[in-house]
Amino acid sequence: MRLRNSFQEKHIQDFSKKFDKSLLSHISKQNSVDKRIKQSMCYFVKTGGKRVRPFLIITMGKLIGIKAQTLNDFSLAVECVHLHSLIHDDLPAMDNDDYRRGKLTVHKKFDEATAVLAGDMFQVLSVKTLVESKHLLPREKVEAIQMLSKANGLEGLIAGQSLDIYMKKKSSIKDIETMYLLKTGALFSLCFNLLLTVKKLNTQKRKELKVIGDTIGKIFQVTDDMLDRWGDEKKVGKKINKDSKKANIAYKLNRLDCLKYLHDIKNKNFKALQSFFSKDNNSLTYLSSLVDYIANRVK
Ligand code: GRG
Repeated sequence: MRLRNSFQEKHIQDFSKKFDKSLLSHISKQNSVDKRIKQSMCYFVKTGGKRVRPFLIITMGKLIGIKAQTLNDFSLAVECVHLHSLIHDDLPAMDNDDYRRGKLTVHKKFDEATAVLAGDMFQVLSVKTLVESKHLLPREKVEAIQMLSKANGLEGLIAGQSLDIYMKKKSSIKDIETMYLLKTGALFSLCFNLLLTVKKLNTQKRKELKVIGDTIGKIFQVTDDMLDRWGDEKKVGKKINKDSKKANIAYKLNRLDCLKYLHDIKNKNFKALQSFFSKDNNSLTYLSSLVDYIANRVK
């Protein structure tokens, strides 16, 4: 695939419009006598969202020669896991947020029971999307579902969320990093690992892809923490300074040290991208400017 020189925000905005249409149609097509859950799921999709994970899947996948329809199925499945985690994260038993993306959270717009079920259904839909994919072989489906379940479960999101809720504020940076790797990193790594179910890469390239996924997850979470501490509430779209009593890099380090910390992870990411793309400078420029966007985002 040929790439425009560097990433611009407009690329992901244009992509999101198309992606959201396909996600809304995917939800609407689900067979059910109940209307409420589909309505609440569509409501949440329509509140926006950057669609960073789908965009990463599509971008990297196209660069390594994977078919668009396969990538679309992967993106839908991963975004469904993400949406499920956000709806549940906002619930009173977890982060207890009234607003996300500047709009009412699902339990505030509807009610808690609906939000629990809508979150559950996004979770179910992630697996169902892969099972019913017309663009994956049976062996690829099994491998993809196994990866997705790992990232979603006790080797990923569920463990990360539990650590996040119960971890002491004075925990070490190393412990916080472990929590980040599970809570946020697992889903970013999944975006890249799924590609390996349909594309054979040598051991070195697989290793590099793993570093790329892990470091993007870290960059994303550290930026999220910095936005909670120093962001603009209007732009972020939800209450900020909520993590002051939690284990969080931005409350452990001052702003300058946070930026240095971020800089080091970005360097590691850039080196992995450099090795992965070796002489393909166009792809390197595009991916690294996309990583810059993730690190410099304001929402
Ligand atoms: C029941 C399997 C199960 C899991 C629930 C709630 C939960 C476990 C995990 C929460 C994980 C979580 C919310 C991590 C935070 C990751 C994060 C920084 C999310 C924000 O992502 P963005 O900025 O969101 O991409 P948008 O709004 O752009 O979609």
